[in-house]
Amino acid sequence: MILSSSSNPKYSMCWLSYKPIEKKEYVQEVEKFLEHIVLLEKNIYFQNAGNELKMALSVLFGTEPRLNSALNLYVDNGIVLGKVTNENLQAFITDVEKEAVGEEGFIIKVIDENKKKYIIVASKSEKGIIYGIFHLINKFRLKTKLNELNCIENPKAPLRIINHWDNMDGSVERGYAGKSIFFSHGRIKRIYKRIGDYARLLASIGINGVVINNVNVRDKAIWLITPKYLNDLSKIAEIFRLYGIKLYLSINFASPIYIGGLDTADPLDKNVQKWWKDTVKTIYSYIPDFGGFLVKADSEFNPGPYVYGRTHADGANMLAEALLPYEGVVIWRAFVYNCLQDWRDTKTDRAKAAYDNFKPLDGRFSENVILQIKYGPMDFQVREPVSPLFGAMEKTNQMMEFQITQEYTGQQIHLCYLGTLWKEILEFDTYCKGKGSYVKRIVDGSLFGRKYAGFAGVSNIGDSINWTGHDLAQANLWTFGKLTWDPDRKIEDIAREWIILTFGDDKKVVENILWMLINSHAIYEKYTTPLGLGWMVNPGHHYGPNPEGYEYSKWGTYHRADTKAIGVDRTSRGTGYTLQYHKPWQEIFDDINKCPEELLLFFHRVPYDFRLKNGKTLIQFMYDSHFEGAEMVDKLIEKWKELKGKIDDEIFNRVYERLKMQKEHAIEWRDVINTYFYRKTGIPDEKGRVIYP
Ligand code: GCW
Repeated sequence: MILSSSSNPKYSMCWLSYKPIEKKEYVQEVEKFLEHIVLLEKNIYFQNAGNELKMALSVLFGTEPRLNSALNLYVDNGIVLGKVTNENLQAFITDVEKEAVGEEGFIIKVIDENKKKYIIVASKSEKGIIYGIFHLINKFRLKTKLNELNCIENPKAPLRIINHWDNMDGSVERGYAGKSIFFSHGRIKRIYKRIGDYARLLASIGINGVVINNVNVRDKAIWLITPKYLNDLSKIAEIFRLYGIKLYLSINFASPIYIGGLDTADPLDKNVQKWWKDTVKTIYSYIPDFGGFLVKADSEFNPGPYVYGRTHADGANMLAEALLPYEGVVIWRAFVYNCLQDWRDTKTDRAKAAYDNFKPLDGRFSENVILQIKYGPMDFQVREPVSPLFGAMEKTNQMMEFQITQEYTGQQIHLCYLGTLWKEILEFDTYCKGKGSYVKRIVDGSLFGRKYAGFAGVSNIGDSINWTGHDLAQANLWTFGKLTWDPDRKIEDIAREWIILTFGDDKKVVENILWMLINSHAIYEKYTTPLGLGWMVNPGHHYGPNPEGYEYSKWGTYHRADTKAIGVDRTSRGTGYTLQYHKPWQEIFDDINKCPEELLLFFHRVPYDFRLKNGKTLIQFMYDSHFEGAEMVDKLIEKWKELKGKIDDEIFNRVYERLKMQKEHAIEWRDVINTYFYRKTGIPDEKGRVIYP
């Protein structure tokens, strides 16, 4: 469904585009429960949830349930929204069930007695009810049997946050889907309808926080934390609040200088501390449930505590102290490394930087500081090992940072579903507390019993008609949310659900798109930089192949290919990066014969004639991988073409156009990389395929 309103351009509602349910028997079965919607709480959150439900039911079932606020459960059929403690629900919800519903969770219970037909959706607080409603709506759309609706759902991770890299001029750093929906021309946009629809999309996947400005906080964005902008921000916060989502802001660590006119931003300086306390107080006077600050400090030219000879703990704790009285948090990024390296220096290894900077600070961060760590040690490459910081800091709150926006994974021109990669990362066993110390248990807070833990995803949306540029990239946003709610879910199930909710349940549609999604990351990896090689992109915009684009730069991302070998020796005999892992990973990564092959060139410097497990030489593997990968894009195209007529024409054509571009650009990748290796080595392809000399 395309939503339109007079003041807004048309845009899709992604997986929330409701359509009438066609299966008659199902409609008849559920209809019996739909005469009323009863709200047992009188407040805007329940009212909003009730409205959402009513709107959905009218499209799905063609019914117009009456929406009542009531103190008593006087009707004998309907969907009933209440708190688990509501006295009217006591006959239906047991104490054990009540106990099992967490702060942001909900219970759904179907009561089907002779005279009473209720679907109860109950939460512990205002927060859970909206999640419960969207869960129910989507279950209806999946035509879930009534008795299978019964559930108790709680989000596993406490913090489930989207990070926008939106700038105030309206541009989006690493954005591939149009302009910012929040800012334009140095101002906050007042297009609340779109922000409201965005809040609906996010709530429907369980998100509970959003940082709306870029972590690189420059120029006007520095002033967002001042009354100049707080009024407008409070309106945005209000919209998100209705959907259980808190507003956070990225800050510039040197704000006391820029805004406050102080001559220092030293975190141990009394005036600086006071300045932040006053600033925080002002923010909360506008936004009483403000989430807190996201900070990129001492990273890529952003100021931080190092400037004053202080530690990151000093910096973070100073802000944390200001936020603590309001239950706000500091989310501190671990993306700290030397971005002015000399390529001649082979001792410094950027991969080691985050651990080296932060590990010594374990136990020194305040209780409301959370360290936000990119999934790998470098920078969102198509493949990296899990950052060794996960599992290295038992006494520190940690969050996983994923990049939903496809900076290094095809920029929403290439299809690259990231769910499969993210799932692998979450399933990685760090061994920090022995076997079974999975990353997913660290970031959901359970392994070390942390109050704060969770996920941050760098947003892939913009103001484009389909939010994400590539229509199928919506699946990445959906999957991110679903994984934050429950990282234990099977990725195929998450993807399948998205397909059905977005495109309907035609067998071929589901089968083909599922195949495309599940295989797309592996295909992209094959024709770009397999074996953990990474980079080889054009500097700056990071699109398209450039094998030595970063080879002689300052960014610390070298592969150091010569005529004999490629890769960096990061073993204990080399840069020592592998020593940052627990056993047995140390030994596994150290050993060229045991190292997982997809990460071989991340950990080892490997001669081109080295034999891989399948007997191929490294160079032959490279050639094969690139030929195969580029060829497999045809399969993606084929699968999509088979769906013509089964998918809305506009969407079909849009995706088709992108797939054709993907093919062309995959060929470019194939030829540039193959030629590069051929020129370096002079070794021809065993199969005699065309490699341009
Ligand atoms: O991935 C790199 C990007 C930068 C980004 C930085 C970061 C926001 O190329 O554009 O800056 O990482 O994560 O801070």
